[in-house]
Amino acid sequence: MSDIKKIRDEYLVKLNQDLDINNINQIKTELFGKSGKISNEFKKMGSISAEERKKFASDLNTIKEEFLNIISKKIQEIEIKDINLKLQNEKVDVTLPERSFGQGKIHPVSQVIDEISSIFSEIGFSVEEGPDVENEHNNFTALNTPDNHPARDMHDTFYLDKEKKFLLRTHTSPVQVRTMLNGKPPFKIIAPGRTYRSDSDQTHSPMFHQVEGLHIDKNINMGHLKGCLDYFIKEFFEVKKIKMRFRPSHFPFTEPSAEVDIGYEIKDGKIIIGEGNKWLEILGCGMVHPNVLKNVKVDPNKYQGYAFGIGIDRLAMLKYGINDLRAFFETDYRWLNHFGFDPLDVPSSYRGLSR
Ligand code: 2NL
Repeated sequence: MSDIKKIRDEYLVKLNQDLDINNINQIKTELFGKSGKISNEFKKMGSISAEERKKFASDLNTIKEEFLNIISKKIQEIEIKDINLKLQNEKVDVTLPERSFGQGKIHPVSQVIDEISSIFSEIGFSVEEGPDVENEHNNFTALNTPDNHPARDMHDTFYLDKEKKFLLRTHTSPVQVRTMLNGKPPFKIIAPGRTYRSDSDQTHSPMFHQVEGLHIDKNINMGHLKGCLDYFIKEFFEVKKIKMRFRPSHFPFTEPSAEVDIGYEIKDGKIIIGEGNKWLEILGCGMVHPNVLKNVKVDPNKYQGYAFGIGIDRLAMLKYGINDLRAFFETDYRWLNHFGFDPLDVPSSYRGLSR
């Protein structure tokens, strides 16, 4: 058997196997590479006698064509197989139902904090924050609350050490103390955030939310306090008129001190804020005590001002008709879905506070 025929028989068997593109390229090199088997046969041409050369050349060319045909067909087959495999594996089933994409809701307390921040920003207050863990100085001493004051009682305050040096802040006033210690008057700030008291029943949660306001400048008086609260309450409840009364009260950090009530009535089982002959207590306030100003290195003979503290949770309940405080902190996500707010609908005075 001639060499050509041997090569042909051997490689027809090889090419008939299950081949991938690398195997094909390998075979191609073995046959047609620089010292490939077919290439070597062509090199023999010169040493063959003239009468045999014609047939040899013809046979060799026939085999060459045959192999090249088989190889190109094989490559085509492999390419089609690859494409089909890809189509099979990367198929997108457009008839499948879409994946659900849940959007969260803003908690009513967060919503109300955003609303309050927006309202006070309109009249020049900036928003300050501070830590939940405070020292007793910022929480009590600086605020003119003496060592024997009942507010310092273990029953009211969560202390974090035996020496009663560290505690969970019982109000957000320490934020104002920090701000005043770190800056120079005038101050016009609000401080919203979490506060803690050792108190728990149907209407009291051991963690609750408060916003305090502070305005210190030259010649600030109670008229400014009244005007500020009147503006805030009308904006917050989105009403044109509000009935408001100041009742004398006592806080260690203000003198004089007052509690503020707003008028309301119940109509068709719904609460109407601002009118009517019933009173609802909503905040405490007063003129900042000179001792507090001294404690934070502000001269009370040059500067004075007002401060107030409001419970946020109850404001949220009133505005949005939520009647159980405990649900606020149960993290029940069905409740949040019902009472929560659209995360993209940020409250602002000109776009509207709430919908
Ligand atoms: C209430 C009463 C109040 C303040 C908070 C305050 C803060 C500084 C100085 C003076 Cl730094 N006062 N805050 C004043 C009066 C009342 O809160 O019943 N809150 C729910």
